[in-house]
Amino acid sequence: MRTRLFIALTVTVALSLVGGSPASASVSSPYGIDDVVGVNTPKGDIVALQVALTRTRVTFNLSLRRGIDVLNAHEWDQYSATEIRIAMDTHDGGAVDYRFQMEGDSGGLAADLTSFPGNNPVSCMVAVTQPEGLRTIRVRFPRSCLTLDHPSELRARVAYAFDQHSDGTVDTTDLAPDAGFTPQIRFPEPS
Ligand SMILES: [Ca+2]
Ligand SMILES: [Ca+2]
Repeated sequence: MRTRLFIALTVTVALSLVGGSPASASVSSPYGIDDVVGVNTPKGDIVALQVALTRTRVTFNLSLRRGIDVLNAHEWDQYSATEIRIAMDTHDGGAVDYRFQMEGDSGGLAADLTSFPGNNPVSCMVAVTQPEGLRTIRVRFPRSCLTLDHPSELRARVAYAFDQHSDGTVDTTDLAPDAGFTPQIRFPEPS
């Protein structure tokens, strides 16, 4: 299911009280890493990733080597293969449980959040903004979009495929982290 950004849909969230993942080396939020290994498309080059988890929200901040206006740049138009994918593992099981995907569409951007297994759409409001100038792409959605274990943790990996000529061919793909997932990042527990 494709949903236009900034449009709120009916939220249907299944709360899970099942859980109890094995203890693992987890880190507190916010968690940030530098990603300085440059791909040769500066607008497609992630230089830092920050994941911020709060009692109410999940936020990914992607800092780029060179800014780009994702709503208007030709590299993000409907003919381009440019896309950002964020894979999330919320059950510490190694498998991807959720994926956010964003790409150019006629008239703007299209984005969706799906759950796995099944690649089922999650009806949720996801906001994509560039709050600190065009060098940052921020993806934010409510924590309630995700079914979490107790204690609640998330690890993620980001892939930024970039089509600099908007001809349907991916020129570079930058991964953050470069390999695998971030560590398990802890959510603050509700007080
Ligand atoms: Ca990079
Ligand atoms: Ca990288």
